[in-house]
Amino acid sequence: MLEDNSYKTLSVETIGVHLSEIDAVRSRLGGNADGWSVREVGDGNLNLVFIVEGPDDTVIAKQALPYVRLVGDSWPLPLYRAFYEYHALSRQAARDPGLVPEIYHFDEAQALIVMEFLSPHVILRRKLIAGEKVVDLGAILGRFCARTAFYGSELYMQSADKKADVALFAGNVAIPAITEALVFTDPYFDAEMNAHTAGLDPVVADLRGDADLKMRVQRMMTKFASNTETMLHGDLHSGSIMATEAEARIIDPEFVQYGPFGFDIGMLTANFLMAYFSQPAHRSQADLAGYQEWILSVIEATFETFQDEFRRLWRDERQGMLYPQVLFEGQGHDPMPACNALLGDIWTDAIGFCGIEMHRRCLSLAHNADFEDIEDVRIRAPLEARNLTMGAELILNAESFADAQALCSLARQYNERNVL
Ligand code: SR1
Ligand code: MG
Repeated sequence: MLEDNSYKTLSVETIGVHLSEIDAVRSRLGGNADGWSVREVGDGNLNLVFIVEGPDDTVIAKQALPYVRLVGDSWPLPLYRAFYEYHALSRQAARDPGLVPEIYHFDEAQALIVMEFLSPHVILRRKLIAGEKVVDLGAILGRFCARTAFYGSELYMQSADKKADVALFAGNVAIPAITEALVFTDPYFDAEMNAHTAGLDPVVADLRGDADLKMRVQRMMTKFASNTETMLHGDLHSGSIMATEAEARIIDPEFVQYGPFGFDIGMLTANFLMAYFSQPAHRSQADLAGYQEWILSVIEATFETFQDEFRRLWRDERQGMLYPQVLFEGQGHDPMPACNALLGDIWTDAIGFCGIEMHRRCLSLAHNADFEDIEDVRIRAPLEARNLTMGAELILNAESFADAQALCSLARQYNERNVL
């Protein structure tokens, strides 16, 4: 990586001139910097995000800050995460073409990625809160998870290439450290940055008092930290997806790392379940049941497509060192039982990661708007309590769920429960 200390935080005032010096960006936007309109719209936890609109086109310019935006400069964060995000986007674009924003320019020293402006897409989490549907959402997301999982592993990659990539992304140390703390550790003790909704104390005490649960979470963190099965998005939640009524795109892979196959799809599922449990506060009675069922149908379609696509890739494109054809097809054996066994392991891991994500978004730093937008804590707390207790059941019994239908049946049961 580059040794260069020229980094300067950009602003609405300075970014136009900065971008006008980059030929590819200036010619795309058209005109000159004086005529461009600039807005800073970053509402995530870490970065600056500018929308820069010229006469001919509009671009997104995303710049990493040297600290965690959500917390401030008391929590420094290396700029190198932009380098990894850029490389993750490049790989994802090759593995599932059209699903991630096109990159127009990357400047490592400025930790700046200039990329496609997605319009009229909006953040999926906002659509879920507003009760809006996206056609074929589960299929799109299931395919993305399957393709990135498969093509990023030694089921497909040559071992030397994959190991070089593991080594490359292993440099992104500060980012997994956030997940290791905020997702896997902090929810389960009284950590400094934690917060939870008033009224949840008894539920939180139960979780923290359950040594078996904490042991299982630590086993999942061991997999997250040590298992390099594939290149993960690393932060695949409904805030990392932009959608219209008819399509969805994946953004923001700065939490990229090599990790277990089941991580991304498990985290994603948790975010759909949290959208599901929060709905009673966002919908009228007339719309509630129908919309909640649609969310569950997205979870089912995501897993169904994930498994179908993974099987297809297994049959047609397995060319890495894992499960080589010489051991199966080459000796007249059906290769699919081995695929199904692996899919079973991925499913079980996904359920465990799902339960953990359901916990951390209500207990540690960085809650999600699905619940946080519910201003009345007397309404919010019981909904979060359903989410937290179901999360615990997933972690404790991850091996016992047959399929996504069983997972969704459990969600329906918790949706009726008065946990508090
Ligand atoms: C300090 S960063 C907090 C959270 O924001 C990111 O989107 C990740 O989810 C991270 O855990
Ligand atoms: Mg993000």
